[in-house]
Amino acid sequence: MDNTASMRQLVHRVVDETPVLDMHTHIYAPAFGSLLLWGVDELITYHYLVAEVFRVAPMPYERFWAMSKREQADYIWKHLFVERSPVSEACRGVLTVLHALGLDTGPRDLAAARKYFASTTVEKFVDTVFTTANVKSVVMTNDPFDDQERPAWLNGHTCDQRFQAALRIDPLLNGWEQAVPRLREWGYEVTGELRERDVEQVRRFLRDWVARMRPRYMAVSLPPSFRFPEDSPRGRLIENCVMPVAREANIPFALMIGVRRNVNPGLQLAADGVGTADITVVDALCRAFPDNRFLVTMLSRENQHELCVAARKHPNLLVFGCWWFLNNPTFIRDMTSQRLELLGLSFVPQHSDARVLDQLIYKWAHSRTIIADVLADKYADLARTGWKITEADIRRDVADLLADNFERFAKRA
Ligand code: RAT
Ligand code: ZN
Repeated sequence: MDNTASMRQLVHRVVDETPVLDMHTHIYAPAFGSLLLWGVDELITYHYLVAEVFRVAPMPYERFWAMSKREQADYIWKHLFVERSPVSEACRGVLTVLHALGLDTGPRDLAAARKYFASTTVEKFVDTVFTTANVKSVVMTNDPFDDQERPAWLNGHTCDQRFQAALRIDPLLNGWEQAVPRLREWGYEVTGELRERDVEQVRRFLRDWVARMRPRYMAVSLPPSFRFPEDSPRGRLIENCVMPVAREANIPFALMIGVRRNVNPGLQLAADGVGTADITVVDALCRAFPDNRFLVTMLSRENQHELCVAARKHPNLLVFGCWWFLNNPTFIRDMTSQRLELLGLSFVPQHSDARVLDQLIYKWAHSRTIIADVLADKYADLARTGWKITEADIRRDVADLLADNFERFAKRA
């Protein structure tokens, strides 16, 4: 295969045809009821777009939140799609979804999109989205402290194999004081002092939820100020509870580092910001716990190069995704090239972070194009040395990037 143009086309085709395992999302299986968000009004009121509408059409926050979902969508549509061109990545995403579903975006007709969604069912739409996005399975974000979600687990919901669990423990690690009374309420006799007895009780809590959810990994998001080792409840909980239970269960611990929560609380879910974190925490964890495995993504662009270097030092570290404010073409291109150059094929280039089912379509369509482009550049460089790349090589490499690297890492003994 020496013709660069046809090689490029082939790489794009293979990337499009390879099913994705999406290792971090916020979508739920239909059995979770109203927790599964879908449809055009959810799509338009995505918190990324809420932040954007307040830039161009501010109003008192309480007034915005008092509106119905449909009114909020009308407001965002008017200001971000009708009165100016929807060029931002989050705006463009809405149009990619509508277009992929066969709707004509030309007339800017929100009523037609609403009609389409009214005529389908959630079960049918899950199939449509998984097929259109070519996603084989997604990992959810499952928080045992969430009052809406916990009952679904306690009542033993029926399982759709396409939706896998991840045990998210932000409330435990980032809010120990508030977690204590809740743990007690559920029968875990903690005092808050985090001595031997508390440690045992928290381990039991984690073990119970691992047994209930059968998660692919445990996960936490962390501020840029996160330090490790650290003499704090969070430091002690990670060392004495999370690490041993993850080892026992043979699952990785995912750290998402660099989020500054509630920078502007009026924006609610859209309130969070970013900060550059200290990479030495990643080295310290990987070094201190060689028998644990770590999945790490970082939110600030400034941390990306040093995160790649950390992954070169620690085989028990798998770098993943272009998280949140980095899930934009500029950064995806830059980060994917950088990772291929420093790590070869040993990373997970992307996760969707989809909160609305429909978003799987655009997040993967946009990322696939860039991943394929960057990979084609690398194959072209190899071809110039006389190295022969076969279609089977490309299929293997792409399957590793889009699914198998995660599968192997999450399963490794
Ligand atoms: O990307 C997002 O939607 C954020 O709001 C967060 O959910 C973030 O991805 C997280 O998992 O904390
Ligand atoms: Zn997320």
